[in-house]
This record gives sequence, C-alpha cells and structure tokens, in this order.
Amino acid sequence: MEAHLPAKSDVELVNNQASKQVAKCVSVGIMAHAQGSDKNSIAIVIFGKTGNGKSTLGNIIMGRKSFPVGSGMNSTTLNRKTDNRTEEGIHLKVIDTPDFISLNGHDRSHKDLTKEVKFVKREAKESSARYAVLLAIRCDIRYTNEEYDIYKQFKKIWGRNLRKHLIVAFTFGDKRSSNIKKDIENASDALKKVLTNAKGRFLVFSDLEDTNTKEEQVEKLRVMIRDSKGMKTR
Ligand SMILES: Nc1nc2c(ncn2[C@@H]2O[C@H](COP(=O)(O)OP(=O)(O)OP(=O)(O)O)[C@@H](O)[C@H]2O)c(=O)[nH]1
Ligand SMILES: [Mg+2]
Repeated sequence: MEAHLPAKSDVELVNNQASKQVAKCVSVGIMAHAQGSDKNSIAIVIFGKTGNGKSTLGNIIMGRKSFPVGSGMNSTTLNRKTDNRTEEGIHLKVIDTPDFISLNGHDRSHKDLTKEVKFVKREAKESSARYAVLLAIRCDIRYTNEEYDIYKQFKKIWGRNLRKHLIVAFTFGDKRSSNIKKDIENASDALKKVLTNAKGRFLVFSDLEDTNTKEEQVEKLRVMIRDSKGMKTR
C-alpha cells in the first residue's frame, strides 16, 4: 500500500498553521502575563483629597516606606507612584496618586485629569486578577462638599464599574474620638452616598507605631478584597 505523502503545498499549509498557532500561543501568553495571569495578583489604587493620608495608607499596606509622606500647606505627592511586593504567593501592586483635582491650589485641566484617571484604571485592570480603589477620607474631620466634588469628578471619568471596586478607607483613625458606626449613622448625605456607592465597604486605618495593629488593618483589607467577587478583572 502506498503511503500518502502530503503535497508540498499541504506541508506549507501545515507549517503555516503551526507557526500561526505558536504565534497565537505566544501572544496569548504575553497578554495573560500583562493582564496579571497570576490569580493572586491584587492592585490597589489610592485616591482622595490632598493631605488625607493617601501616601501614609500606601505605606501601611506595603509595610514599608514606599511613598513620601509630607505635612504642611502644599501637596506632597505630585505624580502617581507605584510599588510592588510579593509575599506568601500574593503579588500586590499599590498605586499612590496625587489629589486628582487640585494640586497646590491649581486646578488640573479636565483633559489632563481624564488622561490620568484612565491611565490608572488601565494599569490596575491589566496588571491584576482583582483590584480595589481606596478612597481616603479623614474620619476625624467633617466631610465637605468640596471633597464630594472630587469624588464625583473621579467617578464620572472612571465609569460605573467603580462601584464594584470602591472601598472607603477612613484615615486618621487614631484621631477619632467617637464610634465610627455612630459617626456614619449621623453622616452627611454626601458621605452616605459615597458609602452606598462602595456597597457599604469601609475600613479604618491608623498610622500608629504598633506594627501589629497595622498588619491587622491590612489583613482586613486583604480579606475584603478576597471576598468581593466584583473586584475580579475577568
Ligand atoms: N495621626 C495621623 N496622622 C496621619 C495619618 N495619616 C496621615 N497622617 C499625617 O498626615 C499628613 C499627610 O499625610 P500624607 O500621607 O502625605 O497625605 P497625602 O494624602 O498623601 O497628601 P498629598 O500627597 O499631599 O496628596 C502627614 O503629616 C502624615 O503623617 C493617620 O492615620 N494618623
Ligand atoms: Mg501623598
């Protein structure tokens, strides 16, 4: 019986298909890597008004001095900064941002703001299996309409899916004298709306010397992100 030998064109066809397949696998591999193929990869974006403790919060989450912290009248963080850490198989990326609306009293242009927010969103989405957006709000002072405006502008640019990823991070917890749950019950309509957008998710953070307390705060955050299925990127 004669063995069937493929014609030259058949061989070329097979080779072409094989190389296309390889190319497809490679590009899928690269894409999967770029999108955070590791199901344990988490990205956290921190935003909010200047001086609300965003960079401090980033340092608490990272467990080290990743982001410069400042005091005084001027904004410290002028450009977004990212830091990464891998621990116990979890790859964590924290993106610290400047006050998106106003830097040292100068309002940013809408075009500039849109570009920045969209960049951060893409970065969070493409680099992780799930991501959270932490809105830093001081819990020791009043929540103002000006601050609510910052949130509304940010939300408008980010889009509706912000709700799936939003967590209110109350900062300056060590300066709070009363019970946070009571404070929330009596909160302004604006703050209540933000908390409703975050599906009631909030956490309190304190910048204390005590490392154990900080670790407990970060653990609560980790569990919240793990249990929020809506935070998955795919
Ligand atoms: N007591 C106390 N102080 C805090 C806390 N978080 C931040 N601070 C202080 O608040 C000041 C501002 O903190 P940052 O972390 O730089 O605030 P930021 O939101 O990053 O500010 P910008 O980069 O200017 O937008 C610093 O003096 C911090 O030490 C906190 O939880 N408790
Ligand atoms: Mg900062």
